[in-house]
Amino acid sequence: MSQDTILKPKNTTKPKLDRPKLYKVILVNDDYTPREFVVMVLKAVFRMSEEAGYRVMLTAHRMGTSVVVVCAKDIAETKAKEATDLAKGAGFPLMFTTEPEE
Ligand code: TYC
Repeated sequence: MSQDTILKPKNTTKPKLDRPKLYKVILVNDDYTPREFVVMVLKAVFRMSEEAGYRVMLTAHRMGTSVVVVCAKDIAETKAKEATDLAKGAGFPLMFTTEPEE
């Protein structure tokens, strides 16, 4: 390369892309689904340990709702539906909902 080459300054400012919004999967309490069944669903669908599942179940039981996981929108919606359908198939009204994280 010749010494006389004129180098164009590189533009290093990258356009900032917004991060995709994260969604919470929320476990909703009810009066009919057995505690053990709730823990089983949390373990099966959300790959939680017995201890983590029990804690999340107990929080929903006491407070009305509990956050299960925070993840991408499509994953949150798929998991919430899978878990709700699993309970419905067993005859329980257990519900999982999703909402955007603040
Ligand atoms: N409240 C239920 C019971 O007493 C147990 C339960 C806990 C159900 C959490 C739903 O999200 C729930 N059998």
